[in-house]
Amino acid sequence: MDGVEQLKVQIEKWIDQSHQFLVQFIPYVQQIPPLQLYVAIVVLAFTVLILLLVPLFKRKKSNTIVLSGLSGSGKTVLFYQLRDGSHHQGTVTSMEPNEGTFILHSETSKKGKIKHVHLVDVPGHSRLRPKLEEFLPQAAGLVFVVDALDFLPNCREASEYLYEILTNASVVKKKIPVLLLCNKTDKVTAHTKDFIRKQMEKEIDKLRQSRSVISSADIASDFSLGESGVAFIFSQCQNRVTVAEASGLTGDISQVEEFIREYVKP
Ligand SMILES: Nc1nc2c(ncn2[C@@H]2O[C@H](COP(=O)(O)OP(=O)(O)OP(=O)(O)O)[C@@H](O)[C@H]2O)c(=O)[nH]1
Ligand SMILES: [Mg+2]
Repeated sequence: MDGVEQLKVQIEKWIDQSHQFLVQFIPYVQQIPPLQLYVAIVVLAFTVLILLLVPLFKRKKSNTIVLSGLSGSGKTVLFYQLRDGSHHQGTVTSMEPNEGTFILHSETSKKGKIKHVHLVDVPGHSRLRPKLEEFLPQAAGLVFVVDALDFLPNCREASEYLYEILTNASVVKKKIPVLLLCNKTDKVTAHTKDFIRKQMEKEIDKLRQSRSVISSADIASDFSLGESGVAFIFSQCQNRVTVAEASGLTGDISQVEEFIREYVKP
């Protein structure tokens, strides 16, 4: 009961103090010209409104990384290697996108705040490639996996697929960073990343020329690539395109992990 009494006394004291404050404050407010008062109230209300609305419109940074590339390039092996640190022997051609939100396996023992990565492995089969469009608008980065072992016979098809990605509206407008990942470097016969980059740049240059002839005939909605009159190189793209090497099979994936962490900040 003693506590309740004390609280009552305290509340009465507060009421008294606020009454005294109002008695002093009202004559002061009355002295202020009404126009100034209204302006002050409007400015105050506006500031509060902005402070309340800003967090609502602040877009949350995406944590989605998309794995794409031709069928057989090693996306699914890479997905499991990033998630579990093992390659799940016996992967078969994927028929559905493989999705997961997790902490990269190499970071599971790290302490402190680590952001989960939403990784999507989009099948490379030509009929399933349109699925990629669904994931691009939310992508923080895209890894384009190339088979460095069996590269030459697939160079044209891989370049065509990459060309489509690099001219995709979401990729261009949102400047989605792309990592050209030369995979399967565990074998000595694998081509180097510089060779692969140059070959693909040449192939994309040819595609760019043939497509520009088509697009001038039937107004294309695509974005054009590179600078006209100059041979195409990846550094001409609006978005950042970098090249790296990996072996999903042996777990040599540090360069792709670095790329992911650069765009999905911990
Ligand atoms: N030597 C070697 N082989 C690999 C590597 N990564 C994947 N492979 C092999 O390549 C084949 C295809 O790998 P997947 O990961 O299933 O290929 P994918 O890109 O998911 O193919 P789709 O699902 O059809 O789009 C499998 O036989 C793997 O064992 C690698 O780093 N080195
Ligand atoms: Mg697969």
